[in-house]
Amino acid sequence: MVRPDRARRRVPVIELGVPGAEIPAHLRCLAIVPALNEAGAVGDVVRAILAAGQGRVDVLVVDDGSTDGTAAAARAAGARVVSLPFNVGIGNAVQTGYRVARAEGYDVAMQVDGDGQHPPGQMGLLIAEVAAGANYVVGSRFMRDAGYETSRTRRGAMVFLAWLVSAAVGQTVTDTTSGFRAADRATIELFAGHYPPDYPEVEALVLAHRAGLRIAEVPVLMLQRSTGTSSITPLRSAYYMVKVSLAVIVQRIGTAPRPEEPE
Ligand SMILES: Nc1nc2c(ncn2[C@@H]2O[C@H](COP(=O)(O)OP(=O)(O)OP(=O)(O)O)[C@@H](O)[C@H]2O)c(=O)[nH]1
Ligand SMILES: [Mg+2]
Repeated sequence: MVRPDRARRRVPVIELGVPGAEIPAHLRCLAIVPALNEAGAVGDVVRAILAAGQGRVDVLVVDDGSTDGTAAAARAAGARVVSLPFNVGIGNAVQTGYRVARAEGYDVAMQVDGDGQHPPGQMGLLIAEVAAGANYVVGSRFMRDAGYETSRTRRGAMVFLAWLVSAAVGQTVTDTTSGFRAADRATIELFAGHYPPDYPEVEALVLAHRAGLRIAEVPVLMLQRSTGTSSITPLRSAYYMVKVSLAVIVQRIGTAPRPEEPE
């Protein structure tokens, strides 16, 4: 059952550390933070990642044509910022991060949204799965009842996508639209070369599976966006469902991608 008091509260992201979720000392990690007009949240997100990262996580904010001071807020908080000259879309922005991770030899690339929905204190939970042998780890808000509230329509769409992707990859995936993820070196290589340009989260799972990578999910607490504006409007949601469903089906029957040689 949904508990609005838990889902809607505005909790500073910095406070949500998870005891025991240490970042393994032998791994160099890059947190990729896609951000479009997130000046109200991105500074807190960057500070929380750096605090939770125990000096082992660098932060790269990919600012994608924001007009609200996102880049300055991220830089002031201690992030490295790539400012793209115009909006290239979330998939291309995230792929930019994977290319940096590949070029600079990071062991793990985390994806953390810039709107504060993913308390970074939980990064260690995902990175621990990578350290245990998973290639691509998704933080799922639905594996446990963490009180995440969303509209009935959106939840229905998420359940349908979970069913579709689970069938496509041959294992249960509960949160296919989560943007809180960790990728190992093999996945970094793959995504640096191939990554869906828009609405990428769902397709990326099938892409990883088709490339023979091991996917895992771990339960996480996810918050509601507390400032800024969602990129998911009702019209875009309809387009999203059609586009993503077709992409999953086409990918399932198409040729599997292989990681590119490093440039
Ligand atoms: N670089 C880049 N980031 C984007 C773009 N669109 C969205 N984002 C960022 O990607 C993250 C996820 O986007 P959201 O709009 O929050 O999508 P969502 O989390 O599925 O939707 P909500 O639950 O309503 O927040 C946020 O940090 C956005 O700022 C884009 O075109 N380029
Ligand atoms: Mg969001």
